[in-house]
Amino acid sequence: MTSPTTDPTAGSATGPAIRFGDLRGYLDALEALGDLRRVGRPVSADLEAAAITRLSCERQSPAPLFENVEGVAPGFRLLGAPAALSAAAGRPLARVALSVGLPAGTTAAELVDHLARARDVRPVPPRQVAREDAPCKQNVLLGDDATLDRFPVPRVHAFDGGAYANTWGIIVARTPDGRWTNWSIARIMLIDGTRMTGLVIPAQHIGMIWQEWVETGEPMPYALVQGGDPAIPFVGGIPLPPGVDEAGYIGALHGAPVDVVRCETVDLEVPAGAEIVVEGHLSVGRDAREGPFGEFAGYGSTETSMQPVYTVEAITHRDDPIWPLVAEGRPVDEFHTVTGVGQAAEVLAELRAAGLPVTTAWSPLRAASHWMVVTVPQDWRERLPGVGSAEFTHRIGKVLSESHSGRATAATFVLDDDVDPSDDTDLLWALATRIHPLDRSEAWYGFVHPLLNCYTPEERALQSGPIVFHDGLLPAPGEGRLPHSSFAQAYPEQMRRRVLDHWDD
Ligand SMILES: Cc1cc2nc3c(=O)[nH]c(=O)nc-3n(C[C@H](O)[C@H](O)[C@H](O)COP(=O)(O)O)c2cc1C
Ligand SMILES: [Mn+2]
Repeated sequence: MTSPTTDPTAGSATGPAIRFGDLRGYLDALEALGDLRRVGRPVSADLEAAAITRLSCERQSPAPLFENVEGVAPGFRLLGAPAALSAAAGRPLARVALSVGLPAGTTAAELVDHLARARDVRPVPPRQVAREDAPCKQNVLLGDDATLDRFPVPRVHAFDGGAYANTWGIIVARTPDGRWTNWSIARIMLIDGTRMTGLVIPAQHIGMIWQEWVETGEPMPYALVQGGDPAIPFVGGIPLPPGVDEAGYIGALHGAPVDVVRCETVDLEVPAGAEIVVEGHLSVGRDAREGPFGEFAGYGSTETSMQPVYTVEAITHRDDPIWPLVAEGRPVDEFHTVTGVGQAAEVLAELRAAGLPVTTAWSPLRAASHWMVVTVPQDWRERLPGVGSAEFTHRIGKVLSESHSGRATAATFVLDDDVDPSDDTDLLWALATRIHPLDRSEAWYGFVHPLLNCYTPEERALQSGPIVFHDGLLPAPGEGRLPHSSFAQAYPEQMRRRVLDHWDD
């Protein structure tokens, strides 16, 4: 279960998908890349592990694996930055790519294309395995033993409302009629060893499924899953359509089913290779105060809200379990890599489905999931006869202003594909030199994401305001488009060769 099916250090996106099956195989692959750092000295789960993880994100260092956590049984570990940017030279997206079954050297465009295409593949439902074959059942804690006091639940920021029992796990939730099983990431705060509370936003799938349980008057059975195949939290953080089982999508992504096992106390299944599984029920009422928590825009928060209570009724875990931790905040962390890549894939899939010529889409990671960039092929005018750049941008705006992912960012920039939107140096230059300071943009009014920091308090409270599409398209080749005055474009090939050949002299 722990060995990948192909060489994770391979440099291209060709070849069969890589499947780890569990978190440990993935960590072996990171270690082989030099992208994992084992931390043997004693570290506290109370802020210290998160502080190290945060600095590790800000410095793009290897992912820290805390092997000596204070105050818990020996062997209980914490893992920081599971899908942040990689320290592997020239492979910044290695953790992200490996998490979804692609080689470490995969480019941004290949990654987004892969995820956009997986939406069209027929789902592969999960496969149920016997209890004996499920590592997550190695330890079963019931009754008074089922307490989170034994686990290193991390406190993430000094200004948070408590320790956070979920920053990177998925919550398994099923509709009362059993038609839909959702796996999603949402933050969960510890109240005490047997109670937690977390964001249950009505527009999110957990909110929709919880609402169906509320209408029956019964608390919602849930399972909180830490660890397992790295694709599980990754896909749990991207917006698939309502009614779609994330397990089937992951099966399609891998070309093989996810192994699951029945829970001990609730009628749900969980990934068999999980590190830790918490089982229980989510209350019918919004009975607890949740937050504040430092969110993805990169600022501390003072906001709290009333949310339902998760009761802890059983816990199962592997021997020497690993609890993953995301230190969310200023870019770049997993919120940006996961939701950004997921939203870009959705935007690309929707624009392609609308028949518009597009090269790729990318949510620039350092823009904190506030921006989207769409690049288009240089021959787009031939593919859309009679259409000008304002009309092309309008058509892109029309599709995305009606889409969940399209409305999730405040500004979308339409650029030619002579720039790579995942290269911040390219992108900043292109934005500064191609975006008119006032004109060539169009606003579409409607839903806006309440956690986007650029909106006014009123817009955030009402979740209503403009999203804006900027036409940054260059004139057509031959009609005023100029070459870049760069090494690559301002010198003949022979001259470039000569310079490169003597570069080290
Ligand atoms: C690290 C991380 C933390 C997240 N935290 C939350 C959260 O607290 N609340 C929330 O509603 N969404 C959160 N998200 C975003 C959701 O996971 C994302 O919108 C996902 O599509 C939700 O699943 P669903 O589409 O099945 O509803 C987070 C995503 C990531 C990657
Ligand atoms: Mn979902």
